[in-house]
Amino acid sequence: MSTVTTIERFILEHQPEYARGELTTLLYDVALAAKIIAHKTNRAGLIDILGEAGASNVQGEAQQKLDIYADEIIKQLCDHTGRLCLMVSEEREEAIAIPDRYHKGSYVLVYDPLDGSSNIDVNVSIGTIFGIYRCVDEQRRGRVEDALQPPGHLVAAGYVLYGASTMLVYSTGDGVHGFTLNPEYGEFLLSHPNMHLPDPPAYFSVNSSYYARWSPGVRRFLDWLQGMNPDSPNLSARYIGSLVADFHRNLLRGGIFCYPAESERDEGKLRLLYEAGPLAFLIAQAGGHASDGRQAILEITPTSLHQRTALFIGNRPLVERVEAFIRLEEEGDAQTY
Ligand code: FDP
Repeated sequence: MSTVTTIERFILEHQPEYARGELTTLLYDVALAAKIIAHKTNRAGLIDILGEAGASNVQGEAQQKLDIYADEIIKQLCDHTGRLCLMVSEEREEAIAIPDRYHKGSYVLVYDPLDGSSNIDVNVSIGTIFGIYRCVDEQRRGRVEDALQPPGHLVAAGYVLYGASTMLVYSTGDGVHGFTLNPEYGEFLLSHPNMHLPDPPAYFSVNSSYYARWSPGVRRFLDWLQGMNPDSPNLSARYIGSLVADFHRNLLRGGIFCYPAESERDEGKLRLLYEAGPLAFLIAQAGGHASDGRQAILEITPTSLHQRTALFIGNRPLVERVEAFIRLEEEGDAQTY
């Protein structure tokens, strides 16, 4: 029988040299939240049958939507532990301050509790994304400035995929490692050590129904991806519409995920702080690259908590190619490529 490594053991044995245990235990907390959310999402299709839905529970409280539930679980597991100075959630307009009655820690947790919400009701994979920063000023209580750091400053990031099985994939800057939840024991077991983007890549992922709204450079890039040019790559199309699931598949098979800016949404759709940023950190660790089309995602300093960004993420040569198409378009050289 091959060696079995639990996530607890792995995190402990691979903690960065500077870690004093706080980051390690914070990652345990996230893994525990993932198990609780996985348990709930696995029952999502049973809600109507078991009479849990729509109505109210025994206390007469209305049942929560899954994304609100996931948000609450993460907050409740992490706010009192003394490891955080601030949290930012996709579900909340304001940053979540750590109440004064609790000890303040050194880290900031940014998270999207349940990404791909349009897929929840149709039993398609969804996910949680998280990133961890060290707070800027350890002497003070958490401030928004602690979260507004470029993703290149992340000390850890990861995601949980609630799919055919539940997986937690994370990095603390020492490679990307994936764990699969064994539901019988309730343990995440190391299943994908040192994940690296395969080359040649297999897939491109984009919602091409928005083609008419993209800039000429992006359109030309997508034409190139789809085999219209003599030097087009040999890629197949896959798009789930659930960022974590699309990202995970491309991480395993190689490729590029694109969510470009649009004529009426010139900032793009996805959020920099808790979607694009953590995934950019992971893809860099897996040998790839992430860009908004002009600049590396890792270098963009957010100016607001829910800032949006265009996103091109995957194998570096593919991402650099879209940057080249956009650059040429902006230099007015569109006809030459
Ligand atoms: P959703 O709107 O379903 O929550 O982050 C938002 C997100 O999903 C991503 O998970 C997904 O990649 C993208 O939006 C899908 O957007 P489109 O429906 O516009 O393709």
